[in-house]
Amino acid sequence: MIENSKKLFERAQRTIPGGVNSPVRAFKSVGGTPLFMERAAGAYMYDADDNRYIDYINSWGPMILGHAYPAVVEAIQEKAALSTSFGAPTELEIEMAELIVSMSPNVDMVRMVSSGTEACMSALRLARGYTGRNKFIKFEGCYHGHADAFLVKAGSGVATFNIQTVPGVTAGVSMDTLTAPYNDLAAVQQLVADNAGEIAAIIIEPVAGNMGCIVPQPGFMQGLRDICDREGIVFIFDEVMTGFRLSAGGAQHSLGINADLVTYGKVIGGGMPVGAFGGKRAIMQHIAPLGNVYQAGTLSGNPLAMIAGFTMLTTLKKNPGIYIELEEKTAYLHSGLHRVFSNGDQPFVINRFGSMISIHFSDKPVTNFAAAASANNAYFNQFFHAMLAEGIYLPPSAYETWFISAALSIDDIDHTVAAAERFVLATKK
Ligand code: KE4
Repeated sequence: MIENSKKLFERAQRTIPGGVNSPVRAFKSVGGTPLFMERAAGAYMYDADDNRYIDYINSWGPMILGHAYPAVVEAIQEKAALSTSFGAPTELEIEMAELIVSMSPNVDMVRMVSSGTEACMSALRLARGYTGRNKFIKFEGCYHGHADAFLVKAGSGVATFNIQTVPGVTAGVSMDTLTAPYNDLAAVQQLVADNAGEIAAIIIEPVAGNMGCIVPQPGFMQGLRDICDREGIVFIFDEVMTGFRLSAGGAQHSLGINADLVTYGKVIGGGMPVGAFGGKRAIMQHIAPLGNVYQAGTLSGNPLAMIAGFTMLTTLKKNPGIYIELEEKTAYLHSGLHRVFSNGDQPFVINRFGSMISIHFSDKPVTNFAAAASANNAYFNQFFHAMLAEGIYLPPSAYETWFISAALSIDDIDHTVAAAERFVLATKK
């Protein structure tokens, strides 16, 4: 029974485009009424009709420790009483920068912003200002936020809604955006050869999460690193999703690959609007007011966002066992899902890296966007709704990774697998 969500959705659509403040929330590709949530705690969210859901979205990544994590909530409550923003520098911002530098490989300096989009667009501008070059390479199905230059063959909602060219993104902007299939090093080598001396950056999701979870194949990431070294191209790791999730050192640590610039979001803010970009001093010193690559933000580094992020990152840094727990819980989920879908008649692959996981109803490996797009995504949509009816809230798109939180219990995972098993049996021909 979701009568209140239905009423709220109808009302929301009168004053908010599509009734949501971010398209992926609209259930547009899976169909049905998006659920309006009222509260959440730990692994569970409760909708406007007081239905409880086991949450595998976790605000698209930030809630790595579960919802309403007490230390984060208390820190925000305390800080709010001292003003919610100054628009002036504070010691807390220095502490946050020092913490990020201590956790992130190859990051000597960091600039706070208010979203992953801001982080990625700023990092690209910096790479262009630093190299004096205009073009950059992104990968089909990767999503780096909604800044114009990135909305070319992008993942997440752009892929979910199959938007081939985004109105409003001009040819003048997209002409400098070069794209290659994920895991296709030869395609990148060809782009570099065809645009010699003109490419400022290669930006990548080091473990992709916006076309489902796509894992880099052996040699791919090192191959990109070698190209960047040879050609003087800035290698940008978009770690908005992987940062502080795969490990304290993010994908750079987990993959053992050094990036030149790294972008962050999601986990870094503990649910508050926070993004960041950072990297080697030689590059970061070009950012205003030190250098002339202008970048700014009224609420960048504001005290509430900083204290939420600082509390979250400090908790993760002090408890590295959380990452082992996340990995073990995700592996347990993986093996359970593999067992039940192996008894079905739909081909499938499960992609997983650390606590990032997705299932694709495909009879071939899913190593790039084209393979994700050619999977039986209609069956995924059926699966989504069957799980939702059992109180399990998966990302409403086959082009999203599932986000695991440390608050998930083994019972929650057992319930998830049992619900998947009932779906498999119900759809078996
Ligand atoms: P935001 O501007 O949404 O904070 O971050 C953009 C972004 C950048 N880079 C990566 C790798 C990302 O995954 C994202 C945002 N991810 C989507 C979920 N796939 C956010 C959900 C939404 O758009 O509402």
